[in-house]
Amino acid sequence: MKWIKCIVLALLLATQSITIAQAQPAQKTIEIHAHRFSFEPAEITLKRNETVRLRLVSEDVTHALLVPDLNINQEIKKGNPVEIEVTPTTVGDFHGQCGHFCGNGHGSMTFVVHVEE
Ligand SMILES: [Cu+2]
Repeated sequence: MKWIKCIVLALLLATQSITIAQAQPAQKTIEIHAHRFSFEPAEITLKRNETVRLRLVSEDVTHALLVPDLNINQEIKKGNPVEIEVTPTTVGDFHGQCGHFCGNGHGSMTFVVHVEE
């Protein structure tokens, strides 16, 4: 009956490692809605070296979130929310905008990412 103990032990170890794996990157998700002609929220604050997930949702037409200095350039199609991850490594204010022409107010669709220590 020794082998049963081995199996039980193996199962216990397997369960524990799964729990540890799940607990690892506790990531925060920020939902950002794009619509003619603004992002909501239009500003977010992140921490340096902390990975967050951005969930991007369009409420009307195709937009894009473009923040060149953070290497973000993500198209956002209506009815197709998309998630990206960002890990800023530099403190500062990073300016972005809509990267997909969406009408007359397209130029006013600005976005700012504040990165703090
Ligand atoms: Cu737009």
